Amino acid sequence: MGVLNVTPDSFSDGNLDPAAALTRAREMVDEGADLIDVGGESTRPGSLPVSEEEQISRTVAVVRAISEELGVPISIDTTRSAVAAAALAAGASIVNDVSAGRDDPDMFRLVAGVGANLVLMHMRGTPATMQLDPTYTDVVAEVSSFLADRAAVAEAAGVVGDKIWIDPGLGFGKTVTHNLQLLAGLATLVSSGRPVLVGSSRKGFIGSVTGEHPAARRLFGTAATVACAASAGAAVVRVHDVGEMARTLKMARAIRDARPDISPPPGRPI
Ligand code: HH2
Repeated sequence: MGVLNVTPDSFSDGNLDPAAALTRAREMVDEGADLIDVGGESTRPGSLPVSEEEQISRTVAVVRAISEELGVPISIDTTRSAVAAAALAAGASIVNDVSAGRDDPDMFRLVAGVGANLVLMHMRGTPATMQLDPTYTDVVAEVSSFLADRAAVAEAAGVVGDKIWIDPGLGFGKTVTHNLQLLAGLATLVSSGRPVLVGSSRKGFIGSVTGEHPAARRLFGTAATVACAASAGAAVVRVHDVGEMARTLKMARAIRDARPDISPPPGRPI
């Protein structure tokens, strides 16, 4: 999943010009993106909400142009159902809701009615407050149980279970250690049976470990997280550096597919 931020203030990229956004989408598809995630609101730590009208005016024409020209599946990164509805009408087929349906009570009903796919992400607090001393007893268990609860609420509202993806929400109300523990424990989320999406790309915890600064230079650290996520069974990685991460994924998958069968051959003692 290639990230397309139609924003002036994303933490590592972003551009408000629709023509530049379409050019970037084209590049990402050429570099191997299977999905494009279009967003009109930064959710970096400390950011404030952008109005629905402004998100619509930033994203809808871009969604329509990508859908008409590139035909690649598009997700809309928003917590507001009005923005999601406008993007779905313009050609998007996936709603990426970082609030997991908590920001707008109409979101699940909308997604259910249209039959779209839905990404449910874990976040502690809101972007404005989430990094103020986040604490967990067992971050992997708490995030897993939150996502299971939100998926159950979405299904009760009519969203088809097969269309729900889950996401641990790296960087959203987590310390460096929490983010590393979530990546190390990703198999727990994968074992839920739902497709897992991982959005580690260029995030601050990578810079804290590797010393890669500014954010756009966190290529090697991001590649390591992408390889770990793929190896643990993640279905989708949300990344800015599509060409580099497509090659990283190709290599990680080749290694995974070459894993020897760990069950002992018949007739031989264990
Ligand atoms: N991270 C960001 C935004 N949306 N969606 C999902 N499902 N998972 C994520 O981890 C995720 C997300 C933040 O990254 P970015 O879009 O690059 O930055 P900004 O929010 O500043 O625009």
